[in-house]
Order: sequence, then structure tokens, then C-alpha cells
Amino acid sequence: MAEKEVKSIDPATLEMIEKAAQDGARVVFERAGTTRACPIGAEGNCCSICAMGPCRVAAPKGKEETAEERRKRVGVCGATPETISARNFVRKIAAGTASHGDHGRVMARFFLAVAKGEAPGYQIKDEQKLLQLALELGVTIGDRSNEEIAVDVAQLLMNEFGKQEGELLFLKRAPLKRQELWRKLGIAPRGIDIEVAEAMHRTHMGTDQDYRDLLNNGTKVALADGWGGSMIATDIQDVIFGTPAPLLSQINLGVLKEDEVNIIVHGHEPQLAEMMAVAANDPEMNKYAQSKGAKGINLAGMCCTANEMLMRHGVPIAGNFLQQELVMVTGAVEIMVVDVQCIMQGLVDTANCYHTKIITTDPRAKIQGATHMEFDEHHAMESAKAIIKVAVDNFVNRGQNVRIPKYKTDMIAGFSHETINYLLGGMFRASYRPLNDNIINGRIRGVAGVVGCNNPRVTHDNANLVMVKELIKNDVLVLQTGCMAMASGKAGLLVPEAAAEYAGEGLASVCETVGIPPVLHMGACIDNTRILMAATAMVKDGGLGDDISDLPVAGAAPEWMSEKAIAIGQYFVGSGVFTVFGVTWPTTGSKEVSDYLFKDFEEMYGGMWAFEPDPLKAARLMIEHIDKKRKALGIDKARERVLYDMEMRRELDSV
Ligand code: BF8
Repeated sequence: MAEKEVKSIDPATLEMIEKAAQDGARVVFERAGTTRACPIGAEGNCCSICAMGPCRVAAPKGKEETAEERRKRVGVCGATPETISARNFVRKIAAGTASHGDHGRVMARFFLAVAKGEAPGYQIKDEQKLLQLALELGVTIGDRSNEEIAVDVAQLLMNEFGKQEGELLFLKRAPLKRQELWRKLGIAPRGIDIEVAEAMHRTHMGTDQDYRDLLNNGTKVALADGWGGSMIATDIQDVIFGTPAPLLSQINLGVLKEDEVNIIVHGHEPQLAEMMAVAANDPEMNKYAQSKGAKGINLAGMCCTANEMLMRHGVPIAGNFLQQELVMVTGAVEIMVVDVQCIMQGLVDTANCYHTKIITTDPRAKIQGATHMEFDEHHAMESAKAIIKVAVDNFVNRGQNVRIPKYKTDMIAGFSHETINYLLGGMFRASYRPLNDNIINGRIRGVAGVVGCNNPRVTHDNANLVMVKELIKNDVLVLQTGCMAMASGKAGLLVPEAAAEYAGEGLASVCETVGIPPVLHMGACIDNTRILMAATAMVKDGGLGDDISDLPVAGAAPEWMSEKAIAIGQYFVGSGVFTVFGVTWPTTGSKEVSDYLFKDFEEMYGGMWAFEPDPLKAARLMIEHIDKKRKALGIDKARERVLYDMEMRRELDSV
């Protein structure tokens, strides 16, 4: 585990940590200091899946183990450290896949309700994407209405969750070679739920006890996330709420307004947030706010719900994962509305130190001490207005202890896979060709996805910043989602001007020509599937090999904490991407398991895991991998020749 010297590199966060201490409010940064990480669990050496244990199977530190000692270092049932480590790892994948899958399932049900006209206030916003989906899934278009088509599409996508045999429909989106590999290895997922359920069975006491088999099955489960649950969620959300396109907004605690009713929306599923965005602009609601002495209603997001509202409405972001309690420490938040995932139970305790009300809205996620106001998508506007009314009524209870940090930064978000396609190729020749060409000629060295969470065990936002800056300095275009995209936003990397300041000459010249930042915000964590689609489009455009594993690309989650991050990492690895995680690694207790994930996986999948807590070293591993792929493609020489004379610049301008 990396040692942490400073809690955050974000001045707004540091200011609020200090205020929390003065106010006697507990926050995650303080709890991480008092509740230490369990060293045995952190290394994957604790088995708690039956009542004969929990069994700890950690190797003795500081001395060589004899063969006999090694033989005896097993659980009560005889499970080896490898089995225990692999089982724990696969259970994380299953939990992550279940979470994204459940999000996708709710979206599919919601889509059906919208198509049937049972969810007033919502409609199909991206007709083009709906029709593309219909074509892809073999749904008749003819002269049927969008709604009729959508009913069939929704039904087909809903079936993906409970499907018992065959293959997930979206696997066909992957490069052909990758599909064949999955089939050959027997890891093409059948349905989403069945893979999660089988993984829970395989990892039950006394079932699958070969770590290699467990880990390969883990890939199958993870693929059911990346090419299943998450991909379904992203596509449906685009159809109903619109496919994101670039827009300008702001990020950090400074987006709160002293003279307005501040509402924070936090979580992951965007149906309620979408309606909140509409209701917050309702003249009647604003008049009501004025009647209570506020100038208006200010909506801001937190975590991935924030990314969803940002990407489609430009709603500002108050902060990322580790700032969720700190936003209340400002003393200026009337309500925090939460749905599912990444919502700390500590919110209630922090809220009790201020006037903020925590409102849970999802039947699957209630919190003791919070107010539950269930969101009803059949009466969405009424639900949203009722919640906003609670906020307005609470405005009068705001005390004098208010301090909103001044920090907020401009950022551009909304880079969906479709948008990148369009920006690079233009409306009539939308394609990844210019990207591929610039990779081949060496102006862009490669592409990296830097995604995932914050973790209080390391300095907040720091690893992201060090890694991303090193990558762009070395001409690697960075794609981001989740809380890491927010970290870059706060640091000013999500604006086109960042290219001239931080990017290498080659990348900067391409960004300048196209007018994009060197770091592209692609959305929430489920939108990592946009990165899969971008990688697939690069393969299909030609010149960079015939599989994702041939591309000069890499992935990373330098500050990860969630089980969802492990599922995401495993589906990237299983799709052929080298993926490096920071902070801590859950199988360090077993050299065999770690070697299998870090080395043997490369032979099987062309992609593999790595663990490197130093973000600079991790960035260099990514660049090394990118260079290895460039060499294999025979384009390493092109890069050495890049000199940028006037002629080349003119040529670039004509792209
Ligand atoms: O799904 S990046 S802390 S908010 S898990 Fe959570 Fe991690 Fe943030 Fe979004 Ni993703």
C-alpha cells in the first residue's frame, strides 16, 4: 500500500477537511486514519466464505517458507492460498458485474416503460441511435413508430439479463478475431445474470478449486459487464436522454451558490437526475424558492450521476467520490439526493452536523437515518418536484456556519464514441481514420484510458494527475471516465488550452487542429464501454492490426477502490488491453495468482494486469506497452522521424 503524506492535492478539499475538523464533523479522510486497512484481507489471504473460518493463510513475513510449511498453509477445508485469493478476486468481479448489470436492467425496464408511454415526461431523444440499435438487433423498422421499434429493442435487451444459453448480443460488436478467441477459450458469456450466479456458485465452499479455472471464468463474468450490462446501460441512456456532445461546464465545490438553494444529486442511475434537472428550472419551483428568500435553485452533481447530468445538460459537478461529505461541510447544501452505488453511509453522520437532509430515492438503497422518498418513474416530475420542495423548505434552516471554497474550474465534457468519430472525421466522413493516421505517423503515440475512483489510502486526485500529465507529455491521448475524469477536470486538463501547456508536440498539434483537449471526458463508469467501442472502431478502421490487443493502447485505474473497478479492469484485460492498477492489489498474497494475472493472461488474452502504486512508474509501464505494440505493428520508426517542419504542419492542418 502506498504511503500517503498529504490528504489531497485539491485546495477546495483541503479547505473543507480543515473546516470539518473545526466543526467536529467526521469525514472519510479522518476515518481512513483511524480505521486501518486489514493487511491480511488487503492481500487476499483471508477466506470468510464458510463458518469453519475465517481462515488466514498469509505467508510468514521475512523468512523463506519450507515446502512443509507451505503445504500446511491452507484453510480448514484444505483450500490453498491460490484458491482463496482467486475466489476473493472473482467475487469482486461478480459484485461489480452485478452492480453494473442491475443498473442496465433497470434502464432496460425504464426504456420499455418510456416506449410504452408509461413514463410521462421522458421521450426518445436520439432517434438515430435507436434506429441503429434496431438494425443491429434485427428489429423491423418499416413504417413503424419510434415507440413501436423501441418496445422490441427494449424487450431484446431486457432478455440479455436472464438469457440462459447462446451468447450476449453485443459480443458481435467486438473485432472478429476477439470474438473467436472468446469462443475458443469458452468464455463468451451467455447472459448477464447467469454468469454472476455461476461465479457465486463456483466460489462457494468446495466448488471450483483451480485458481486458473476460477480466474478465466472471472473473465467470462467481466465480459458480461463490459459487453453486456454496462454497454446496454450506456446505449439505452443515449437513446432516451441523448448521446452526449461536447459542452462547457464547471467543476469543484465552488459551483455551490451562497444565495441559492443548493441540491446535490449523487449516485449512478440518471432517470431521477434527468427529471431533477428539468424541475430545477421550472419557473414555479424557482418562484417558490424566492418566496423562501433564495435567489434560485442550484443543482450540482456528485460521482457518476454528476457525469451523466454533466454530459447531457452541462450541470456542474461539485466533486468526486472523496468530496461527497465535504460538500456538506460547506454548510450550504440543503439536500443531498442519492440513488445507488458509491454512497458512503458516513453521509448521515456528517449531515447531522449541518442542516443538510440526506434523501434516499431507490428501493434498493436505503440508509438508516436518511429520509426515504421513493422515486416513481411513472410520476417522475411529481417525484422530482416533491424532492426539490424539501430542499427549498430547508433553505431557511441554513445557519451562519457557511463557507464555500472559491475553487471551480472550466471543463469540456461530452466526448461519446460517436462524437469523437464525428469530430475527427467530419459529418460526412465520420471515422477514426484521422486518429489511426496520426498514430501511424507518430504524432499520437497511443491512447490510454485512465478511469476509476478515488481512494483515501492515497493522496486524493494525485495519482491521476501525475499519470495523466506524464501520458500526454509523451503524446498519449487520454480518455477518461468516472471520478478520474473529474480529477482532471479540477486540474484544468479538460480544456483545449491544456494541450499547449501539458501535451507533447505531436499530440498538441493534433489537438490544436481538431480543437479538442488532450484528455477527453467520456462519461460515467458504465461509459467505459464507450472506450471499448472506440478501440473497436480503431481496429475496424484499419492499419493498426486486427484485434484490440494489437493496438498501441493501455488502461489504468490509479486510485481505484470499488469492486466495479475490478470488473472493469478484467473486461479490459479480457478484451486485450494492458491494464495497470494503483493503491493496492487484492492478490498480492499469492504469487501464483498474481503471476497468472500479470503474465500468463498476456499469452491467452493479449492483455494483462499490472500493479504499480507509483503513478509515474505506472504511466511509464503504459508507454512501454504502447511502444511494444507500435514496434509489433512496424510503426515505431515513423515516430522517430517526427520533426514537425512547416510542410508537416500544413499537411496536419488539412486533416
Ligand atoms: O462508478 S469511479 S468512486 S462514482 S466506482 Fe464510484 Fe469509482 Fe467514482 Fe462511479 Ni465508478
